[in-house]
Amino acid sequence: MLTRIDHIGIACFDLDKTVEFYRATYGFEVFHSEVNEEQGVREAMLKINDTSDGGSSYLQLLEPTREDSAVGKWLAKNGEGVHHIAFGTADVDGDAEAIRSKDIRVLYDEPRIGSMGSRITFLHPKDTHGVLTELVTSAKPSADHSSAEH
Ligand code: MC0
Repeated sequence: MLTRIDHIGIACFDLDKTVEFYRATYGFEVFHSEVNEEQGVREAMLKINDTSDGGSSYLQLLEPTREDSAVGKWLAKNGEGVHHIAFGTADVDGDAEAIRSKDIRVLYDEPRIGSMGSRITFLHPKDTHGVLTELVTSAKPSADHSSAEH
């Protein structure tokens, strides 16, 4: 079951400048940052609030580490802006399979590693009314009120 907006992914050309914009304009601070080489991104997570499922919602600022990455290609075509939304779930495997059975393309056979050790997969934007959609199970089971083993 999808129980929160886990994050909104925002593509940017310069992560440090964009982080500073969100800090100076809104007062949001970096909660976590990392490089995910598999996804080709340098990212900063800005925590917005805790959610009723025991998790949290974030803005995720994304700078590509290479031009041929998903974010690099998208930026070249569209410029900066909202790249994807992510829903949080205690069971990314089960929810991905349930969605796949509705003939919506799930991009990975098995979830991959996302921000802060989470497990993630994506739905194809052409099957979701134009919105690249991610499903996320946090690394900490308590963040999803889940005892699911992975
Ligand atoms: C591409 N399209 C999008 C889109 N990206 N539509 C809406 N939102 C997006 N973000 C559209 C294009 O405009 C194009 O439509 C069609 O999809 C094919 O795009 P493409 O430019 O030819 O690119 P593809 O087909 O090579 O790749 C698109 C695809 C890819 C969605 C499969 O971006 C992908 O695998 N994304 C999932 C991984 C990802 O996004 N990683 C970065 C975030 P037209 O009409 O022009 O044909 S990593 C992350 O977020 C992690 C770290 C985390 O959360 O923890």
